[in-house]
Amino acid sequence: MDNKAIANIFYETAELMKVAAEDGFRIRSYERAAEALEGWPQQVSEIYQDEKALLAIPGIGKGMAGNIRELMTGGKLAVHEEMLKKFHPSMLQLLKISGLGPKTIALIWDAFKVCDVDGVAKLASEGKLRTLPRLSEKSEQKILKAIESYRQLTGRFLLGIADEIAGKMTEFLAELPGVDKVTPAGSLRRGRETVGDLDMLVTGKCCESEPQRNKVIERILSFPGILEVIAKGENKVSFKLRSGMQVDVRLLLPESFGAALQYFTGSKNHNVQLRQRALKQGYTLNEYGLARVEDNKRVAGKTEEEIYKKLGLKFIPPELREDCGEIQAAAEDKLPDLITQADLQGDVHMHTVETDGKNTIEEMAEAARARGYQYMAITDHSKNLAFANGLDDPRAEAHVKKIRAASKQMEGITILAGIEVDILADGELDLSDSVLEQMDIVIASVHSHFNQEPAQMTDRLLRVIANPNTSLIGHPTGRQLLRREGFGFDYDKVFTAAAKAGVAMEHNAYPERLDLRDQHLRMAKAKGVKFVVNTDAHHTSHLEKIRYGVLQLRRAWLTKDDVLNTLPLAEFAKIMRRGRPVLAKMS
Ligand code: DGT
Ligand code: CA
Ligand code: CA
Ligand code: ZN
Repeated sequence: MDNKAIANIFYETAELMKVAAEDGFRIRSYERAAEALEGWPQQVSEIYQDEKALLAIPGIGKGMAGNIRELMTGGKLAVHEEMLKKFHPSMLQLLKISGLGPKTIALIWDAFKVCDVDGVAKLASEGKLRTLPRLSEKSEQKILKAIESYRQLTGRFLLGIADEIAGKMTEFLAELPGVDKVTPAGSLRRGRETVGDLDMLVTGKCCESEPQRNKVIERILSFPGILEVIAKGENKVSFKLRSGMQVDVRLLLPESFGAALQYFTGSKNHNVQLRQRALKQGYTLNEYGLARVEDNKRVAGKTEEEIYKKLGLKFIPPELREDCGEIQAAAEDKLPDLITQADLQGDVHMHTVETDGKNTIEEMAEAARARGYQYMAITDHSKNLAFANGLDDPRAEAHVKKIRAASKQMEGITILAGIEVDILADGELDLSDSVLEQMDIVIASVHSHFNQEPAQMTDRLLRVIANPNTSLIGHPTGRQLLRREGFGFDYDKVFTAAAKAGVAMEHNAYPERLDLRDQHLRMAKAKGVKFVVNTDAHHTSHLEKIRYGVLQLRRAWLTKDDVLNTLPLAEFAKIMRRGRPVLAKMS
């Protein structure tokens, strides 16, 4: 059992306790322990017998240490089981639906003894929920909508998780003789924020004869973590991993690899459009190649490039293949010159041990320098985020001094002094102006009061944009993928105001966030907004997750010019200060 799995059980226990209206202090202790474990760099499975080592994790007291040992030795937690017995495991799904908080669920349970998704959907559509206190016809509609989006999301996985599995599988198969390429296709290759199933393609000499293919399939089926084999054919094998993810692997001949890669990368709608174009030009297109209709002669198929070229199109990067105008743009040579990771000069949202990060300023700086960045920023939390040990005014000032001193010591990279300051319920920022003015960069983020009405949230954000200290808005919709939908606000108004004021929008590359999402990025760009892409790293190992962020920027058709942290330090620092004198030493 890894840290993540333990954290999940603690989260679930806390959520169920909320429905049962247990003591708030006790609930919070489970949540704190779960948060701590999620970010802890060392696996507790390695240290759980050492009480001292467990207690050294912030948020883990004697009770939680006991719970961890119980889980590690028996695989179960008595409190968790007890809670599940009380309600029914289906309650856990209900808790995952945004807009259905533990209090509402408790109300429904008390009145109807219903605690599953289908049951609640039925009650809502029959108009029975509005008979409960505090619930109206409008709340019924909201709940139904939330259930619908929940149903669309279940069974999907975070891009980051799918990508890790694809990486492991590639490594695992690359060892086989005769394997030329192992490549992910499908939604993963297009960089979608969540992935339904993983599509892997294998090609090389190893796919040329049946005995060779059988060897490859045998090897694939020895991949660690396979729960069940779903289908096994001559060129294809599908299986389910223990995590629930389905993987389809296809074995392909080198001469049609490009056609297969194109076909299985999708999206389905992009392929439909492309096939129609091919037909109009007298070709058929399928996963084996592009062929002339008149004599069935193959004219392309070995590479994707030659297929697009034959159809009179510039090469369309996978991230754009969503049937959003990319085919026409490619025909007119109007595809954007998409941003790449190499364009980035810095990552400017990072936490340290001063709040809830796991590394020091220096460790983060060394890791950022190793990635070749010219600059970076330390942006720890402010006091409103009490569980993260957020900074008050004096601590924030002292931290700025520490960051400036570290930057002076450090060669080859400039460390900007920043803060991720909480946006309070009314749109005020959580620290004094006199302290914020000392920062090179101020990321203003919503971390509380997510449930405000869109109109109120809009006013809240407009106030932040009007504040001359704000450099950018952090993870602007607050969404957590597969867990919580983002809060709504008037996008037109907020993006227009931000563009006018020169306040940037963040794209937060943390795999659970990827916020702003692709459509919102495109919408904001149309209003003239500029962006900053950040990892929000809480550990040195998080810096590499920037690639998931860059994929989303590309999906939104963004270029280098749209993204401020592609600029050299002096220009970037000036924009973050919104016209006031730059404080950081430019070196
Ligand atoms: P996912 O798995 O839900 O995240 O999304 P995809 O795009 O990976 O979809 P998937 O796994 O069903 O299929 C992978 C690609 O294969 C898809 O993007 C296009 C192609 N494909 C699969 N089935 C069909 C089909 O019935 N018609 C067409 N035109 N293309 C298909
Ligand atoms: Ca797929
Ligand atoms: Ca598939
Ligand atoms: Zn944040």
